[in-house]
Amino acid sequence: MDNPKTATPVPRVLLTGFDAFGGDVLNPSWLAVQALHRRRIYGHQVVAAQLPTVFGAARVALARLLRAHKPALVICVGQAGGRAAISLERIAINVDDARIADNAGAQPVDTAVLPGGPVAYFTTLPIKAMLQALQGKGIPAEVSQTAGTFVCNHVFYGLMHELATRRGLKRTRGGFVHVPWLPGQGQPSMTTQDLVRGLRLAIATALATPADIAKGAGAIS
Ligand code: PCA
Repeated sequence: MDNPKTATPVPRVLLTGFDAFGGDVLNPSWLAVQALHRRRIYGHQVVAAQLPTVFGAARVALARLLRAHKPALVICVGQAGGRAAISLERIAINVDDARIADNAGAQPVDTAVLPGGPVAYFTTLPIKAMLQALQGKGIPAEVSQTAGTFVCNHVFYGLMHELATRRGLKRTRGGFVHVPWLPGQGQPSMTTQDLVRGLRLAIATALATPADIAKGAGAIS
């Protein structure tokens, strides 16, 4: 245990997952991040929290967590049924366009996440370095160019907006990762064990990589 009087606080990593939605009884994103709660990774303490699959409320809950923990790194994780690999999301767009209702019954169509906000934000995670690390260990991974237009993209956009505009969060890096179904939910799938192993490595790589290995990454404006 750290002595609160003498120890400098351990920097934190905030990891979020979602509750089940769309008729599923579980959400692999929550199972995977929960398994990493309180773990130490690369000198950082992981705090895992669940967000509701609800437009608006999820963003509010995330903003509260950011204020409470002032993490060095944030990775929001969500389920993307139908994908076969851990998807490192590149870009969040200012669009809500739901194909199904969220867990509160809302189904926004062609509306903005934040009216008047920028069209999009890029992740500030070193996704190419993370991709290389995961693939190097044989964990299926890919860079994804869209997080969709449902609650995950909504949260991703809200996260990047908070990090870009809030004083006190200017040095916090963050982004979004989608994970496949678990074997019991459908195919393609990955096991919880592989998801946990992959996320752990993704976090360690992000913490160890201050700038991405890809030339020009994060420089497009
Ligand atoms: N996946 C959904 C929202 C919650 C989740 O886990 C999405 O991809 O938008």
